[in-house]
Amino acid sequence: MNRKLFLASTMSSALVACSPIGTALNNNAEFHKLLSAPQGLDHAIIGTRGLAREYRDADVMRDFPLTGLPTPTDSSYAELLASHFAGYALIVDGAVANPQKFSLDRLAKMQRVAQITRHDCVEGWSAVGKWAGVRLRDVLAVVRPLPTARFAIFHCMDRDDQGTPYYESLDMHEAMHPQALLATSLNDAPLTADHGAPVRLKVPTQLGYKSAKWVARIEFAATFASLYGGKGGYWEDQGYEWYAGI
Ligand SMILES: Nc1nc2c(c(=O)[nH]1)N[C@H]1C(S)=C(S)[C@@H](COP(=O)(O)O)O[C@H]1N2
Ligand SMILES: [Mo]
Repeated sequence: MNRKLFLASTMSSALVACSPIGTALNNNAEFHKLLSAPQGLDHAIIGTRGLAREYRDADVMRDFPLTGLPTPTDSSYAELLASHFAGYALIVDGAVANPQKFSLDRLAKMQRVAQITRHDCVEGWSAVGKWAGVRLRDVLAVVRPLPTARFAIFHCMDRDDQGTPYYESLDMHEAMHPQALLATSLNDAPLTADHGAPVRLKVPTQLGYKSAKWVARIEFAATFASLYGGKGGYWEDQGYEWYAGI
């Protein structure tokens, strides 16, 4: 199955897939077949070495859509928001030589990059946005993952109505991708709470659910098997394919 066909069929059969009501799709055999069949092939042929296309300013969609779990409303997030994230520090730990915390000030002192790329959500929408922030690989260069680290696991601040937190993971190759960004701004404005403030992942080479919002912690580990449902991500635990390359 070629890439376009894979994408088109995934999109058309998954119209509500990353909203909570879309979990019905997990019982849909056809949907599973589409998501699982091309995995090995897809990774081998397309890989993540290639760059996602970058667009021009004129292509940017000003009202970037919103989806996914609701913006956190708990008191700790409310306090962070009220203080403009003064108390926020991104924890980066696990299998690393040099575990660190990154305040927003510290992130702001690192090399800033911007990218205008297309976000593809399995719900069937795409949107071009201008994301700016710090390359994930620059954070890796500071913390120095150990040889045992095979995955970067992103722990988020939101939870579903069962209390299960959102999380995601990338392999080390994807984490080193030059377009994998820890974004702090969207369309030339600071990231809003709804879009994942203060820091979200933006990975334009992967389907939208990989681009974790409200990231509190990045953990490096040899495996994600013992976390939550064991499949490496919130939606993966409900049947989505772990590899979401486009
Ligand atoms: N923490 C968290 N990150 C998340 C989600 C979520 O529910 N929680 N939804 C994902 C999905 S499915 C998509 S398409 C994008 C949507 O990002 P946006 O709401 O900023 O458009 O965020 C992704 N990251
Ligand atoms: Mo999505």
